[in-house]
Amino acid sequence: MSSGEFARVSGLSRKALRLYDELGLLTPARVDPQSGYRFYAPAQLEQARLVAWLRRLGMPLAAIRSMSTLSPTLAARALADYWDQVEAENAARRELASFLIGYLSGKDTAMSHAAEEELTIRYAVRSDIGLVRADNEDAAYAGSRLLAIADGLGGHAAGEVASAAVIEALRPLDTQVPSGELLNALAHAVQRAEGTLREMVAADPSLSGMGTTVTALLRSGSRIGLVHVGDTRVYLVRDGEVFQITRDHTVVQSLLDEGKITEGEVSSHPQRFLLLQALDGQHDYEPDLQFHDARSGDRYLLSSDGLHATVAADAIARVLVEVADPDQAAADLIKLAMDGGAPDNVTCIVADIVPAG
Ligand SMILES: [Mn+2]
Repeated sequence: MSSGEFARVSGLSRKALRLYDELGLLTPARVDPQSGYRFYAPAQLEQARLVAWLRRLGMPLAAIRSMSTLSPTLAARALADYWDQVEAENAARRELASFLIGYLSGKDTAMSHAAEEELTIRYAVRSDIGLVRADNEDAAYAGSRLLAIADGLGGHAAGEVASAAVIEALRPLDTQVPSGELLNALAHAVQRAEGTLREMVAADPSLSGMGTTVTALLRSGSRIGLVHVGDTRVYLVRDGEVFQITRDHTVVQSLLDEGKITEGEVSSHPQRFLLLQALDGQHDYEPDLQFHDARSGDRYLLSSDGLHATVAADAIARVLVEVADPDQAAADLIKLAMDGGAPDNVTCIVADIVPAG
């Protein structure tokens, strides 16, 4: 039959028939050598209809071509595999779209997912100005998905402005973030905060010199992303053992790493408070980004240096391991810093990963 007639009965346009001929998907039974007209055999109708169906499904031409060489049984299996892949891609895109809608609108669009969650976070936050400082420049946020701490620098309220700005930028992330986007989302929020600080310093040069550390955990299901700049810290308590999972961006830490000083010399080192990087809207910074698994029974501590520079590591570890209630543990840690003279602001977030419900 002529290509016009074949097009009509197969539901494919003549233009599509020409394309499929060129691609070797549906080769005409005969091509008139003089006119170039294409003729199709009635037996090719079935193949043509299949191609039309697969196109309506959105299957790429290359995939249709490889399917067209298969027996019906194998073709059915190939189609099932293809569709599984489409469904998986759609689910990932749906999740990403839902997160972005929530992130851009500032609304948590993920409430409907809450019931499906297997894990949640039971947390306590405590912050104290300490016994020496005139302001509390630490800032913190805790929610069921996001834990964040920032230690502002610069004095005269500027440090408070900087630490509050970075916490504000992170806050919208306390929602359902696709686990594949955790690190992107954290890095993006920190970058936004840095931009805000840059604008503030440009508008008011007296703020120059302000800055902040930032250390945050963001959970999606059983995955946790971590972003870290400065000397605020995260400790993980797992199976009764305590691990410091962030590395301070400080001069003394790099001297330690290079073997130039020993652990014992850190607490008396004249440069022990000097940061190698912080968010200040003026200097480049490179955040540490990490992935962790969230396990039921894990405990996290996020702390400002007012705790770990004042209280010995083994005393911190003892409270974390022995005091079950997060609020009591946070209160005990603050008390240890007070007993140590609390020369700096001190902030602790104690967060337990627990089964939901
Ligand atoms: Mn501090």
